[in-house]
Parts: sequence; structure tokens; C-alpha cells
Amino acid sequence: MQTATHPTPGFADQKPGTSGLRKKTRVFLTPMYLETFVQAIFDATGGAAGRTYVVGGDGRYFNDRAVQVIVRMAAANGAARVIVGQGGILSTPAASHLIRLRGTDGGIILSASHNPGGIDEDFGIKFNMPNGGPAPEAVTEAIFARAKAPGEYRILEGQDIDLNTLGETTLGQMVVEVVDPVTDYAALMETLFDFAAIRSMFAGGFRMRFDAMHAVTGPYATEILERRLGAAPGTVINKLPLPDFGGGHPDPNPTWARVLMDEMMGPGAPDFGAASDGDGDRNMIVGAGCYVSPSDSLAVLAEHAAVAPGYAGGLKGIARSMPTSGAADRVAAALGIPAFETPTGWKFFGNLLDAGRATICGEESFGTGSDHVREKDGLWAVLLWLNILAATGKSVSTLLADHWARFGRTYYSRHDYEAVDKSVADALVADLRAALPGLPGQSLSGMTIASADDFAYTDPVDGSTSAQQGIRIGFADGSRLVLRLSGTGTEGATLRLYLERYEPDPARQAAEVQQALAR
Ligand code: G16
Repeated sequence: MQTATHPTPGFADQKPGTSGLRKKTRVFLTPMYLETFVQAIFDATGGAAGRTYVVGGDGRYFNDRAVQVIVRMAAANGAARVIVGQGGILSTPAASHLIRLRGTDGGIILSASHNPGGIDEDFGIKFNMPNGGPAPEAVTEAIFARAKAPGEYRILEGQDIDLNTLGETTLGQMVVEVVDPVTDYAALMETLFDFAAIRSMFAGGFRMRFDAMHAVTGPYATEILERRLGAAPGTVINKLPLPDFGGGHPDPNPTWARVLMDEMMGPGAPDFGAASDGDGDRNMIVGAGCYVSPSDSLAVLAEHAAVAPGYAGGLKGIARSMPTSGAADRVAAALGIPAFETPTGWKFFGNLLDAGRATICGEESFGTGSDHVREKDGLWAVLLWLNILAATGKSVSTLLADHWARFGRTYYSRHDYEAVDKSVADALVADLRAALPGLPGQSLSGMTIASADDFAYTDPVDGSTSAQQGIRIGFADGSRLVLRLSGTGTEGATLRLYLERYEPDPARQAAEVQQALAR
């Protein structure tokens, strides 16, 4: 087999966003596009020679081809070993765990998360560091600097590699190790949660529905929920991962997980419902007749985490992204631990987790996780909820009502304006930014503006700074409005508007969310 070196013109559009490089699949099919980015990853991180990487993705269209290319490029660049999920499949949290478990030099993960898959849909790639977490901005900037300049890439030419058979083979000088994608991850979950208690809850008739949305978590959820925990067969629906996710959006929210929502809100609903996304890092939690917002889920998980064996020693701190509601901050205050507010992007939690300053993190965008890996983790959140339900014997709606009674309730809502003309969206944000200094003291719909700024973050661990992370307008009564541009869209610009209002008095908490926010 021969190593070939090809010139590449460089690609000016390969700037990673909130979570890696996400583009339309057809963009990735452009000759040399994938290869240029992969070579840039190797070059910008000190070269691949002698190194070990984890490689895998969520199984969407082009995943199989991309894994073949990456493995052959790793070999051509002198890597010592690649650890690949069988069939090229790894959920994002499972990949993060493998990177840490095996002490590798990082990993390349293929996914466009909750975005649809297919030749006319979305694809994505990102590099995760040896700590298992997404590369921080300094590294993604270095990758981009390399990718946009003309250069060359190296690839081993030859036949496709068999990635379906477990075990080790060699490719040139490099070892290719194909591993079962579920085994190590499931073993990690068993160390964190009280599987015996959850098993007896299921044995006692507890009913659950998990919607895998034809995405990567199907095999993980089937193994863990049905086989290891004894949930009834059929608990996991849409369990077969498909390259186009069955034509749907693998996005676990009330809109795209409609079938699950209808069942959970209907008569005879199961006790607990959950869904996960394309690559398994997001989650949605629903009780019988009761939807749990991601911000509330984070707060309830943090409040009760100590019932799970993995968190019995207590939490060191709680971190949330800036647009996530302040519900978790009140739990942190009650527990006497620090609360951190970071920019949007899981990569910003990495330093806090590595430094042992935060244990649990979460985001309004259906992401929750802990220091067990360095990605958010959909099934982890589901299992912690199950552990809490088993330990307290309470229903989801009772846990939520008790939480609001103790801490107050934060009404929260996000509105997305998608495929907006990018220049229009940029101008709107720029105008608003310019107006910020004059806003405090003014009134909006009868509410007085108390503060207005563009969120800037200084990482408390390494002192790195990130400016212009979202416009925040705070009102005198504690309500808040946030506006920011998404960093994960693949078409035009996506503007996100986040609204939040806090109601401490349980007697006044009965309102429906939109009603509570409508003023
Ligand atoms: C990624 C990031 C999250 C972020 C989300 C939405 O998640 O890891 O931190 O909250 O995108 O980002 P944006 O608001 O910029 O679109 P995922 O699940 O898409 O990898």
C-alpha cells in the first residue's frame, strides 16, 4: 500500500462553529474537502506520528466513507493506532469516554448532532482533545488557519478496511482496532448509577418509553435499558440507526419527538419518557403529562444527584451556559457550591471539569452531563433521572412541583428564527450591540431594563477570554432576554431569542409557560 501526497487549495469556509465543522453533506463531498480538514487537524495538533486516536460517528449518510478516509489518512500520517467503533459507529459521549479510558491523543467524531442526515442534509466533523472534550477555541482556530491555506494532505491508497469485524488488524504500520461501541460505555454507566434499584423499579411495573429517533442511541439504550435494567421489550422505539434517521430530525424536543410527546401527554402514559439525538449527547425528559424543560432538568438533577452512587460524595460545582435559565444557580447556592456561567458550547465546560471545579453541567439546548466524560451525555441524563425516581419513589411531576416549591420557578422559552439572511442577522445584532449602553433605565412593555451587555467570558482556569457571546438584557424584576446567533446552523443565520422570568411564590406558579412570559 502506498502513501500518496496530494495538493489542496485550502478552504476558506472551514471555520469550526459551536461544535466543530458542520456543513451540508454535499459540501463535504467536494473533492479534497474532508481530507483538507482532517490533515489540518493532524498538522495543527502537532502531527499524527506515533499517536493514537479514537474515530467514530453517528452513522449518518457519509459516515462510513468518511471513517475510511480518516483511518487511511491517520496511517499515512504515521499514527500508531486508531480505535474505531464497529461499523464506524460511536455515540459522542461513548467516543469521549473511549478517548479517556484508553488515554489516547484525541479523537475525530463525525456528526451534525440533531440536524437531519442524507446527501441533501447535514454532516459534521470535530476533533476532541486527550481529555475527551471538544477542542477549545485556540485549537479550532489553529485548525482553521491550517485548513484555509493551500497545502497538501497524505493518504494511504488502497482497499477499504474491514471495520465490521471486532479485533485488531494492521494498515501499513498502524494498528486498526475495531471495538464494540456500547460495551465500555455501558460499563461506565454501571459504575455511576444504582442499577439494582432501577432494576427493581422496572420489575415493580414502572413503565418507560425511550425514543432513539433512528439515531445512534438505539443500540446503547436497548442494551442498557432493556437488557441490563429489565425495562419491558419495546421500551426503546425507533431503535434502528439509519443513515437518514428515517427521514426525520433526530432532535429530541417536543416538536421533533412528537410521537413520544403525544404518548406521554395522552391517557395511560408511561411513567417516564425520554429521547436522544443523532449522536447521543442530547436528551429530552418527559413525565406522564409533564414536560421537563432542559434548564429545569439540570436543576432537578443537580438537586438530587447525590442519591446516585457516582455522585454520593456531593457536587463540586454546577456550570450552565449563559442562555440556560438560572434555576441551577439556586440549587448551587442551596448546596453551598459554586455556580458557573459559560458561553454556549460544551467545550467551555472542559476546563472547569478538568480542574475539578464543576461536576454537573447543562444547557438549555437539551444537553446535560457530568465529569464522567467531557461531552454532554443523553443516556447519562436519562439514567440519573431513573436513579432519582427509584431512590425517591416520586413521579416526575412531583419532583418538579417540589423543586419549584423549594426554589421558585423559572419560566423559560426559546424562539429560533432560522435561515435568516446572514447580512440582515449580523446587522441586527450589530445595531442592538451599539444600543446597549443606552438601554439601562429605559422601559420595555412596562418593564424597566436594569442591565444590558454583550456576554464576555474569562475562563476561571486558564484566563482565556471569549467576547461577544450573546446580548443580555436584564429587567428590574429579574426577568431576562437574551439574543444570540447560533453557531451550528448550516444555512444562512439562525437567530435565537431566549426569554426568562422567575416566580418565587408557589401560589403564583400555576401559569402555563407562554402565558407567564406574555407581557
Ligand atoms: C452544540 C454545542 C452546545 C450548544 C448547541 C447549540 O450542541 O455543543 O453547547 O448549546 O450546539 O448551539 P447553537 O445555539 O450555537 O446552535 P450539539 O448537540 O449540536 O453538538
